[in-house]
Amino acid sequence: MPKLIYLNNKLVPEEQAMVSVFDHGLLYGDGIFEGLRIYSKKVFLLKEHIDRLYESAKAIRLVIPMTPEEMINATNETVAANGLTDGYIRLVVTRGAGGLGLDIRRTSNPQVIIIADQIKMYPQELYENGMEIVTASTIRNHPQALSPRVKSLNYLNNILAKIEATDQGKEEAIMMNHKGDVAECTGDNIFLVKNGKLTTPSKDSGILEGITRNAVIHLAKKANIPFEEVTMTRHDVYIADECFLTGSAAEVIPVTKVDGRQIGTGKPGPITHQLLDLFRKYVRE
Ligand code: PXG
Repeated sequence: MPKLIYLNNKLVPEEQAMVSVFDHGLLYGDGIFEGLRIYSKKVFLLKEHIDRLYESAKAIRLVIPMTPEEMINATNETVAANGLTDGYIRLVVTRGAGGLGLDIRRTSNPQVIIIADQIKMYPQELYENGMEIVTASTIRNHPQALSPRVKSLNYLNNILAKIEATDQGKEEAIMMNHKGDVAECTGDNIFLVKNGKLTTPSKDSGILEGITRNAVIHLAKKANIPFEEVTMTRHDVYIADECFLTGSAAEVIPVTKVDGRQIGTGKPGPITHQLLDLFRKYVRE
């Protein structure tokens, strides 16, 4: 069955889903996006993702040409039209076509794109045994240059750090912030466990406030796991008992080695296991 793409109020076959080469999303990375999951035909935490999309839009002075309610309906419609039970959704809003210049006043018609597709996850083996990651030398965008809280189409910052990981044969990289503290990974947030306490970099650490991050915090609090948002250093990572990453694509994935150093026992720890199980139950609810 050919994929049906939602493009500006219509579902069209993939071959007909096209935007202009003058679109500022392409010319300047001027736009925003969201990545969501479909579990058992339902879009997981849809309202939270739509809220973040509209906040990203507001931050870059982009007016999305539809209401959040219309966006929710369009997303559900796209999932149903593609007959997906489990999968992945990419919501994209570009600035629209304009001149060869930065001026947004010369652009028109922001493009709304919704793609629903299969998802390619990390291998199951990594969820069981943990993944090896590295720290990147590329720091996360300075919040006063481009706030990491904006999920913008300009992902070069993260891509450059991801290249550092793949060059070393690893799938993810930890990025420091402009102060030299741990911010997050290229497409995931990071959590540590030390002496039974769960921590993650605070919202003001120069991170994207992940929706999976917030779901895991909610589950940890409900399970009475001690939790704190912190300023996290590379040292904290190296001496942690447990480490895991969260994201819409990765869900909850254990980390057992960072920069070649073993984390904790070198096996996914008990709190990681507990939260992974709680998260899997949560998405099936
Ligand atoms: N930090 C960054 C920089 C991200 O891009 C997260 C944290 C986790 O956020 P959520 O809200 O997903 O828990 C992300 C999310 C993709 C893809 O296709 C990327 C993300 C999510 C889904 C798909 O590369 N990044």
